[in-house]
Amino acid sequence: METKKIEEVIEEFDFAGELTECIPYGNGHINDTYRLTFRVGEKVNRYILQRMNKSIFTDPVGLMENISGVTSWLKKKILENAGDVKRETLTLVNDKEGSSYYVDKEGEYWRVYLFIEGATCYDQVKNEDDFYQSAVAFGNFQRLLADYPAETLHETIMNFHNTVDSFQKFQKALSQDVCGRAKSVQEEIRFAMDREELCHTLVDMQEDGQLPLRVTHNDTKLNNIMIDDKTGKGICVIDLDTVMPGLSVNDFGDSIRFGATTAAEDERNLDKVSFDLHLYETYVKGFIEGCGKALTDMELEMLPMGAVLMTFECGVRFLTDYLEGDHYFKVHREGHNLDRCRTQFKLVKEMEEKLSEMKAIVQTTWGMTFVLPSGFI
Ligand code: ADP
Ligand code: GN1
Ligand code: MG
Repeated sequence: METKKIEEVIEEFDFAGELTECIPYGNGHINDTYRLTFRVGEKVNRYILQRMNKSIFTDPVGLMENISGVTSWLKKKILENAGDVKRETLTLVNDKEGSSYYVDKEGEYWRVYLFIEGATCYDQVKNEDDFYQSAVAFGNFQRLLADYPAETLHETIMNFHNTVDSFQKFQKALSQDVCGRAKSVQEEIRFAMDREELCHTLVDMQEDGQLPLRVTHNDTKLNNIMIDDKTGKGICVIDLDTVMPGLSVNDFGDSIRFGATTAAEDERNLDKVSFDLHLYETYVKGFIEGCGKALTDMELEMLPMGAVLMTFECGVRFLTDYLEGDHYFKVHREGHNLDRCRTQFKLVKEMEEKLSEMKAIVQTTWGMTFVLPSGFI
């Protein structure tokens, strides 16, 4: 059924040559991703085909407008820097009607990107320099989009990183307890409940203007960046579904929660999971370098809190999905979302204990990269 569907979708795009392979691809939790290979004479062309997750992204047309806008913008900047536009940003392939997406008979939305060759997405930090390079690339991404007309961006998921809202959704899932799972996760529920107040920290600072809204990526985990196999540089930021106005500290924080750890996001053995302060420092250096002087003193001061809160929010979202019966994140085994929640909460606890060290690292790094602002931290 799925093969037939994919063949039907492929027909709607103008690919040259003969399809020689179509395989499910990558480890994303949201979209259905396939890698297509076509042979044209001696040449091989590869593409990424994605069915967008319509239940999560309820305005796929607005989302595609965002992606077209942002990639065209980046393309211009890459050309100005004499870069390689086919590798340094995503390139959409239009369907036969000239549209950047195709809607099938069932109303599902599909899109195609050129496959970025000679680069890899990592699910865990294997090499410290990859993490550093990803930080520079995410920082650069924010800098390159600093003057993008933010008002033209659609909010592809309402309240996406509003931690207060995420907490409320968790409370609702808990009170409904549709799967009867709450009784078995009392420890995690308590951990979340103890931090209800904390959820307000960054949301309040944004609301009262202490933290500026910027064009941000909002899903800055390591496997959303392509690292060049030869140069080791963070060549391309991918997964642009959630680019919208947001907080720089959240972009920073999401990378830390995924990368500055000794284990995978879904590691079952919690003894293996630990917050890695050295990797944190590595990322701080790259991010500060990538953002340049764009960050305000307050943003710099709140970077560590961004890490705590993005990790907490993500843990809460995994727990909510577990309570609701795993309908949001893709799961590959029983208890998968609960395992993910537990790694996040363990990291939160360790980050809370190391918060003053985390702050000192930002301060020292900034001081070494630029001149320390007066009254900082
Ligand atoms: P999700 O939202 O489900 O995470 P992504 O857009 O991140 O979907 O894609 C999933 C995976 O597919 C990525 O982690 C990456 O490995 C791979 N991928 C996506 N786009 C490309 C591309 N243009 N070139 C090569 N690999 C890609
Ligand atoms: C999802 O799409 P993907 O797999 O890159 C999620 C992020 C979570 C992440 C946890 C749109 O990211 O918010 O932090 O899983 N994306 C969406 O790994 O909800
Ligand atoms: Mg992804």
